[in-house]
Amino acid sequence: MKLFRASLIGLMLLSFGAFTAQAQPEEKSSAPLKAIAVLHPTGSNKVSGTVTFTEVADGVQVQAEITGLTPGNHGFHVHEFGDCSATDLSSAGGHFNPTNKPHAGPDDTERHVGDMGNVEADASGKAKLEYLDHQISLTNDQSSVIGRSVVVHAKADDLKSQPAGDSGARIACGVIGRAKSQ
Ligand SMILES: [Cu+2]
Ligand SMILES: [Zn+2]
Repeated sequence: MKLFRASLIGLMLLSFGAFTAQAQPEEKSSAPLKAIAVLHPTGSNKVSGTVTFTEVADGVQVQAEITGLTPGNHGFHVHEFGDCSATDLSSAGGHFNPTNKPHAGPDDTERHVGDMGNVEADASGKAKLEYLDHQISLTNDQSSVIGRSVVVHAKADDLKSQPAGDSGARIACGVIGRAKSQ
């Protein structure tokens, strides 16, 4: 009887241990969520780079470093699908637009969630961009860009032509995935 009671207590302790282990969160909630897209070129062009998305208090910080561009502005968007497989990148779909708004620029309140505007390349073809976006999300299911794609275009986005800013051919693409936090 004593042995039975001891093993019963042992069993209870064991299951309690399993319960508390399960209750632990998967990741430290203090580390900000981060995502990354590694850009790959289409056809014979040499465009490559990375775009990172970091959750901050009042939005998502977007940082891009891209090389191999022609000098000047290039349309730069989050597209609906994380599928860069088609040679013309049509597989990436249109601009990510979960709220069914018109095409515009990153500073407009009425815009596609995916409207990040332009990246501007210098004479050597390098572009750097860093800005705070207020519509892109990494957590909100509807506006989350994780699993979607970043597409860079041959021409500038005029931030007003429908449905995509008249920015021409798609020249690079990268799928947005979870990155290591902090
Ligand atoms: Cu685009
Ligand atoms: Zn758009």
